[in-house]
Amino acid sequence: MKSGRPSLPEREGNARELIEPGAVLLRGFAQREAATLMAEIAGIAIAAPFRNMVTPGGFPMSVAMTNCGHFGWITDRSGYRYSSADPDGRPWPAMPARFRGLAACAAAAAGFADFDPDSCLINRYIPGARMSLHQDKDEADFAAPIVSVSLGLPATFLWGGAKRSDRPRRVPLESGDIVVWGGPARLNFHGVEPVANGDVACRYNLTLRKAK
Ligand code: MD3
Ligand code: FE
Repeated sequence: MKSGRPSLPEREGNARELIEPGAVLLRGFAQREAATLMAEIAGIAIAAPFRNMVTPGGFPMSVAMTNCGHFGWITDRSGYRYSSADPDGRPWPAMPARFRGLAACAAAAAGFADFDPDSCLINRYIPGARMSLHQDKDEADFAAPIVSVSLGLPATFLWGGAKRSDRPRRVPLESGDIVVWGGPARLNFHGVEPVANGDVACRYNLTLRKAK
């Protein structure tokens, strides 16, 4: 039986699309292992359940979140931050070796050597859930890229500029697509349009980061 990640040469056929300098779209990069990744997510969610966390302003997010790895991104009334414990005080589940390996492989394909994430935020979008324009700036070191893996329902990603007022481009993302964000694009505003109904229950996004 064939299993595991395809070797690099097999993947060389994947198109590498430059969204803009520092933002590389690898369509279908994780397609072969999408079901396996979703099974790993189900296991993580048993130990650390998905939660609709509250923003500092007091609104529950439409996106439900959990994390794995040494640190997890959380939000509550006191702010956004990375924490080594989940909101119940338990350590986050370990990051599966497959997540780390996939992220390093995708980062390398996009030109970032030796990416070693210590955090994986797992976002779950049921139909109607969305993420408004924001920047990712809670990480200690902006030199490291961010690797984002889309699974399940398709979505339209909003790719803005350095200012919130820059009009965003729409980038359609499907299950198995990976985007690597780094360098000059690392602090761009971005978001996700409301997810539409489809063949499966929800969309997941793995966001692998070096938090500390
Ligand atoms: C572009 N999640 O969790 S990941 C997030 O699909 C987040 O769930 C989205 O934005 C999602 O913060 C998109 C893609 C992403 C992540 C970080 C970025 C794009 C980025 C940082 C800079 C520029
Ligand atoms: Fe983000």
